[in-house]
Amino acid sequence: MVVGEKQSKPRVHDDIVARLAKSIFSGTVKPGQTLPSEMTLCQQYGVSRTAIREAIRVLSAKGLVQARSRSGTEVLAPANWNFLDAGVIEWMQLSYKGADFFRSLLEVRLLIEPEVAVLAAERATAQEVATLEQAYNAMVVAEPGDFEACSQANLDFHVGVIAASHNLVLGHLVTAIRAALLAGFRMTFRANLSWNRMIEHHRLVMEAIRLRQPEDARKAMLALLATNREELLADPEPRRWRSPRPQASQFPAGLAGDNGATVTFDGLVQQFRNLFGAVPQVYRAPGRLNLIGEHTDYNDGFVLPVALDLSTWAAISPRSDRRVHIHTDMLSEAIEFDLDEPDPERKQDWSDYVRGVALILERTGYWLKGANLLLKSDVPVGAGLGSSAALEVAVGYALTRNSGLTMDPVDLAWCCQRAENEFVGMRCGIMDQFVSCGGAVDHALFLDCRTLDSRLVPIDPRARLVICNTMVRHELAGSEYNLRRQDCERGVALLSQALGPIKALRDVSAAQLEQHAGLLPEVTYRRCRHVISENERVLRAATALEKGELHVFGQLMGESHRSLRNDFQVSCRELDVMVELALSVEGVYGARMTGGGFGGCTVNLVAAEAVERFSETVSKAYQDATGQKPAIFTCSPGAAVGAETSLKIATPGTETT
Ligand code: GAF
Repeated sequence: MVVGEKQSKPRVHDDIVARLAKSIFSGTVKPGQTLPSEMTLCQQYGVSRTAIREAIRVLSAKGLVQARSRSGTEVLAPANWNFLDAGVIEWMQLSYKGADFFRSLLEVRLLIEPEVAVLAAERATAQEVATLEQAYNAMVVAEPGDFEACSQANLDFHVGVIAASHNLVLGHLVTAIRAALLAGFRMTFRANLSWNRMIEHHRLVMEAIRLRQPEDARKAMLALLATNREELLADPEPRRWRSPRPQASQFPAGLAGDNGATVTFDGLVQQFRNLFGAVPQVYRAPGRLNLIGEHTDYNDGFVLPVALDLSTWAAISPRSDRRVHIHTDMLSEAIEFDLDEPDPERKQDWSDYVRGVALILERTGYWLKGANLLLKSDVPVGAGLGSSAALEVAVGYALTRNSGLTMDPVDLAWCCQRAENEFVGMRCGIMDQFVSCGGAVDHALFLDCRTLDSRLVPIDPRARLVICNTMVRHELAGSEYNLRRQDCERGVALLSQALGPIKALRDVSAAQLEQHAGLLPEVTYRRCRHVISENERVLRAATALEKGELHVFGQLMGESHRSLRNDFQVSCRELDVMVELALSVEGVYGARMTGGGFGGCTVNLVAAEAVERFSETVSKAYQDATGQKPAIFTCSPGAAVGAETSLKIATPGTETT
């Protein structure tokens, strides 16, 4: 039975079940003790022996008691209670009307949840931690007066903790606690007086799990539940609460968000007005250029990308219905869809990114308004410069802003990645979306893709980042990219036979890989070797950049390219030619392919004074070698997603030669 459905006709034993259960929850009969004998119960309740037996059978089925032949019917400990399915919850709510019932649920949670938090801190995968952070962030943005939103966000957080630990927790325990949460939260929130304090406690649990500190996780969860309990006991009456909303952001201050002023530009606004007859807001999200750390993000590893100065722009205005109408130069015809469509289908074109983002935002709890959208981009598509992420982030940011919502940038990056993974079908990592949401002018962003901790690293002003587009378009979705990811997962599965429960290639050192190479097929071994060595290179490269050691950085770029070419096998002839030509030019510190591979661009670290010569030489030599005219341009790392006040949209892949 589902919570909220009507109860079927009460039977005689239902009442006995309810009364016996109540004596257990209220502590009148404690775990380990036995219930009175059948005969005593018959007399006590004035019903037949059959009714008593039936009641005990129901209670046993729920794991609440166990009938033992000699010692009577024993009350079991909470850890065995698998009775908290939705039907029982409803029945209990009806029977106990609130606070008593909630208190017993709280006791269950006090017993179980601290242990669950410990396991989560020990075991959670990066994805699970990200899910949890997402739930925490939803708590932060929930309006304190919005009972439903707060309840749901809090429930999601606790279910997230359970999910993050579930590989070790017994199934029935999870079921029990999940059900307990479902029923209990509504009452918690009625009793809860201080939403801010609650959020603060949740933050401590979150941090302990993210930093993998089991003991702190236990303490924080205990403190959270104890606060909960105190407040409930202090004010058991249903009551709404109001308190100011705190802000959450994992990015250093000032890195993400609007640049403040009103939109004041012509072409895009004019086109929008012609199309939709309204003045839009305009938002911009950058593409990405990865300096080093390729195919490491989905292995919980490290990356060092920059936000590009090429972007996708979204001009938007609200509609009164729940439809989204989109115009873009990317397609001649307009696209429209309904936000209420229950199960939208993929169209296998660029509009899937827009649909996917809208869908995931809605599923995550961001209630969107209908919108008119005009999209433009100067990030070359299929060039390994994060054009998909720029589109997703621009759309996600525009849709939420258009609906009066603000989103933590990490949350936005994560939703966009989910849209690509779950709707578009490309199992990408989080690098592109993250840097689009959190990059900064003239800086690279060092990101730990497991913890999502990041720091900015200034780009040395003596050097320039030059992009060379081979003009070979890569096709990643659903093909080689996903296969590479599978290879890495196979590596993890095989290596865990020797190394124990590892989660990702991040957990394997180069020495361990060599020691257990015999477990892996040759190809899998080489895939793993790339990822493991690339992680080391990223760490060294970030330090080198910080210290201004441009030659060291350049060497690491070269090693990265060779590893991607030989071990990960995602390069192609044109990329190899472009890298080789670049390295032959004086003043070049390093060169490598960038992005997913199989075509697209190279990134080159070039001494500022050598850029012109570099562009001319490489352009000519590449054309001679391949018959293709490349696009070569200097990139100045740009700002994260935000509102736009003026803009100049370049022709995609503008050449400097
Ligand atoms: C693509 C993906 F989208 C990224 O997540 C990343 O894996 C990259 O390829 C390779 O480093 O851009």
